[in-house]
Amino acid sequence: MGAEERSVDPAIKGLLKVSQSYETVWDRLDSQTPHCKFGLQGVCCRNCIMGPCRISQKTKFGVCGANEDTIVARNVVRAIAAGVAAHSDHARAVAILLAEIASGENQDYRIADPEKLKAVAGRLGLETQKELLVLAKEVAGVAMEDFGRQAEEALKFLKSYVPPQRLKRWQELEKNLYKQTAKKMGILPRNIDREIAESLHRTTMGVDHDPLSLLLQGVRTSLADGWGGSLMATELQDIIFGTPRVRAISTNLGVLSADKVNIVIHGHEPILSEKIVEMASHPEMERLAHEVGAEGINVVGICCTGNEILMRQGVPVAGNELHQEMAILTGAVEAMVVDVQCIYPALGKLAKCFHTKFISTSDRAKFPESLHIQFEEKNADEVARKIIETAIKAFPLRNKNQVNIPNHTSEAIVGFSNEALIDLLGGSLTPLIEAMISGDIKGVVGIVGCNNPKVKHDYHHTTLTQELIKRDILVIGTGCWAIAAAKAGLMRLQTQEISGPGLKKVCKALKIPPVIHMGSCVDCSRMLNLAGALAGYLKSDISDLPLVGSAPEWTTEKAMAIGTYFIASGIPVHLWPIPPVTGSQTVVKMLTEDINQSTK
Ligand code: NFS
Ligand code: SF4
Repeated sequence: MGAEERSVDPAIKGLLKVSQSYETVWDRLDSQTPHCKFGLQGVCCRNCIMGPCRISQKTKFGVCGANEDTIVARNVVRAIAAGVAAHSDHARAVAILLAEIASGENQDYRIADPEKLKAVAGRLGLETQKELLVLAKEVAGVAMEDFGRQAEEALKFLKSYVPPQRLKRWQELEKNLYKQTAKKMGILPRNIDREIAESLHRTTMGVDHDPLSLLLQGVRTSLADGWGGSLMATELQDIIFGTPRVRAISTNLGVLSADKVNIVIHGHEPILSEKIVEMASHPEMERLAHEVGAEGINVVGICCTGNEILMRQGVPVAGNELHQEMAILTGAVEAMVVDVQCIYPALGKLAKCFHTKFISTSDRAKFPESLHIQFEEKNADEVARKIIETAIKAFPLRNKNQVNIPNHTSEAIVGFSNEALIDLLGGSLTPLIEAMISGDIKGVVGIVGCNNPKVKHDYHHTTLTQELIKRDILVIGTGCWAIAAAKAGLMRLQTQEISGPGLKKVCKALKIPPVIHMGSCVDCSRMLNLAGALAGYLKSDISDLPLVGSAPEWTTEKAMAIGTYFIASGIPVHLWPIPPVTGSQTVVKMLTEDINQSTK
């Protein structure tokens, strides 16, 4: 695959042409191709050691007797559970941090948005006329209970945020399924950790073999993410770090500086990235950078932690998933600092070809050939300082002959939390709803998810977005899609001009681009919340609204979890590449027809 076929991004195409001697994700994809077709269809099982088993025309059953329907469904549920685990473990860290701030155990973080704290507390049904830290402790307590409660009732966060019609729909579905099948099948999640654990229990050898029962557990687990873990992560992060406000930022690899110490933060949890951003602007750090001949410190983001600090602090973003190796290839990165998720283990080896320090920080994520600097929330200032000093020390080792920063940047308007959006609309959702009723806006599509080298980088993200806005469909979204759209210049006001006439009119009146950055992947919960608010306003259900979701270049199990909770919440979803389900016609039908039907 040549550079031209790999990406639509000019920065990446240029870099790939001059950096052919370094191995990248595309080369490794080439050497893995063609992929095993059993894996692609989802019909291989390694869940016990009588196997591994794979289903084909010749061998229709695994050693235990499991057929393709069981095996495919089990694999889907395991993928969902893993995705939910990632988002929810992220949420847990934020909930624990909020509790520590409230108790005074952690002095390195504080509450940046007391208004949001009160709003969240109110939503959870708590009495809000209290001292701030007392309220913070109560909110953190509710969050932690959602991880540990053993009763059969649904998550408190879910019950507090989901529109009543949707909640009723799920309760009815549970009842009807019991009546029709005489089998108890739950949809409402009870406790985030429990649903993940139960998914693993049910899919181990010899437990649940009914594809419908399995997939419904997948749905339940995904709801523990969308209306549980992810939503909690978003809300509590807004409390600690501030609710995003609309602002302009720069994107793409051109945001790296030729003269400053470049620190790239990659991963997911703003607990680390916010601290690095804060400490990097400290005069003492600036002074140290000048001492080694640099003109200062330049912090930029990659992937979703990039989205977090871009939304809240206006930090430039160097790129999305497929930029992580590219950033190192520029030869201008002093430190690539990572926490958890979407970080290629290839980075350690690649960084060794340059002066770049590849710094891992999380006790949950260690990497070959990384320099591990253990991050401790309670000692965050000091650890952040140490990380930045390590980057500064690497600056004199930069080899000027190896430096190749692509001269590409794009401006983007970002920061659309629901709060910011409602402010822009003049305080209520009325103008948006009126535009939808009048037909100026024909619908809203939420595009999310990753890059995947199997798809030309950013091609589906950008073309799908353009085709939708031309047809008067407002596009909102998160994750690596949002970075793709920002890099392609689609989040500028000028994009109004390529929109359909109705959408153009609305966006001009509101002074917004027709392509809206709503944050990181856990912030898909902002979209759910927006959908819920629209439904609530109209006293209807989410499934009555003209909303669709898409992850057109998805990669991770987290995207599988997101897709599932969107569908279960009443929003049809498009995914590309095809998920590994085609080995079971029963599962394909359940996912593409039955679940869609029953969640309508
Ligand atoms: Ni979402 Fe974000 Fe990007 Fe995909 Fe990874 S960074 S959490 S999973 S690759 S969008
Ligand atoms: Fe094979 Fe059944 Fe074991 Fe899976 S659980 S590996 S299908 S024997």
